[in-house]
Amino acid sequence: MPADSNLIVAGEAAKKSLFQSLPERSKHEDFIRRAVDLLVERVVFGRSQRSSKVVEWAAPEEIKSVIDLKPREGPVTHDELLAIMADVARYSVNTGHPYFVNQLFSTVDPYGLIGQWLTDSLNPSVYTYEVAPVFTLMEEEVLREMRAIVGWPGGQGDGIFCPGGSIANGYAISCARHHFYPEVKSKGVYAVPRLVLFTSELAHYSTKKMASFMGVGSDNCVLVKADELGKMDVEDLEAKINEALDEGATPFMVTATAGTTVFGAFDPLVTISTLCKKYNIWLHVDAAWGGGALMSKKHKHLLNGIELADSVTWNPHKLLAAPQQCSTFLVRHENVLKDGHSSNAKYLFQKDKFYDTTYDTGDKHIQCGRRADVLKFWFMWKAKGSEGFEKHIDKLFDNANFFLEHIKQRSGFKLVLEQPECTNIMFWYVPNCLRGRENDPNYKERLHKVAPKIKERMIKEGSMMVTYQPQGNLVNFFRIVFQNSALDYKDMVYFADQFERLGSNIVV
Ligand code: ABU
Repeated sequence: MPADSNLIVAGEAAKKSLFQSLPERSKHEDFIRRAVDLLVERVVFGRSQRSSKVVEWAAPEEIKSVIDLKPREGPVTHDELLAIMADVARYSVNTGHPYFVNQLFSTVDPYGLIGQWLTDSLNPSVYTYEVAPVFTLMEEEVLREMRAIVGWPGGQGDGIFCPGGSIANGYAISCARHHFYPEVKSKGVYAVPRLVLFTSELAHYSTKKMASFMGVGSDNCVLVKADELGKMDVEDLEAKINEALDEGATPFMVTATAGTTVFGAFDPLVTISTLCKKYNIWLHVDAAWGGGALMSKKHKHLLNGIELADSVTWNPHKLLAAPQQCSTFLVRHENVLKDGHSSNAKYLFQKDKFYDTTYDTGDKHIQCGRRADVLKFWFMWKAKGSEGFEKHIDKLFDNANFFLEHIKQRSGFKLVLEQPECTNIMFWYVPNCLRGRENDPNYKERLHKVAPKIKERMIKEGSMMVTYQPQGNLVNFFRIVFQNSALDYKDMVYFADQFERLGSNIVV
């Protein structure tokens, strides 16, 4: 056999053994190093530059033609995998870009990223101490500290990391229901009266969705009016509690919001808590978005009264910029998570282990296998300290205020809320063709069409990304979200300039 045939045979043999899952230097070192290099250079640093694009817009057919999405019978080479990585990055939205201001999350925090990579390299599943000793202890410590920041003495209570704020809001329903009706765990919804919960009409949709998922029923999630600032109207709340009582139903829970998804409004927690006490109702505060403000002496007053809550949702992946996904559910009552959700599976949570099995904390979750979302957040906290988080929050609010004042001075911008409370600012951009036409009968209908057109231009250029939505009787308006503390005043002016450049000549 000629020498180069030997090489081909050896190459084929090596390729055939690549199905094995264990990293081996001889087989994987070169690939892993090149992949990490690609991530560091082209993804992490390349994409965080202001000069790079926020999005490389491509229609589904184009992406399908570039990336071979179909799993195939045979393997591809390492070189092909590296090329695939580059294409996946190229067509993925650059959420790490400073001008991605579209959602309640953004940026790729350097310490969060390393924490995430460390998590993935260690590949834990946090259910038992024997499998995840460090993460188990880390979770308890971080969650205790968060509860102390919420204002529960000594960080009393319990908590969990869970997959997203919606699920955390679902845990709140489950805990509240179990608190009042522990028999629901075994007997189901048949054993409890018709339960009713209340949340603001501007609250996140997850409360209604979870009410439905959990058998409470979406009709029994009563929406309370919000005032002109977007805050829950407490008089309407009390009226609706009484309506439910008159119908023979049992009010059991209020979900208030600290930082609503669109307006960033903070419900009046102290007054709501007084009502909850009067009617013996569980108070949950969805602070998924606004919770980060608790880290700032200057801004934590927005959440006054949160310490009166029975439970809290707080997502560090939002205002605190931890990488996706990092959501917590905190509860003031010590045993309700465990009592409400444990099932004591003997194959996993053996009580006769040689160590203290109270450290096997996984049974208080509804999940079994679970990522260690704590590490990236803990690592960020170590790297920055609480004082770093405080500076981060203060900068976000400062930028948001600068942007607000800046667009107040510029023609074409019309605010939805004159004084938003969080770092999301809502406004209409009014193109030249609509200025001075506010009294035309079709003005609103035409204004409604402006935001989608600007957004289309923005995305096709890749210059920035910001979301829009209608709300109630308000036609489409923009919501810009400041959540990246590396932005500065120049960026705020850039954003306003973009709306003018992309929107002033739009004809609707
Ligand atoms: N809870 C997810 C919020 C999504 C967003 O508005 O960015």
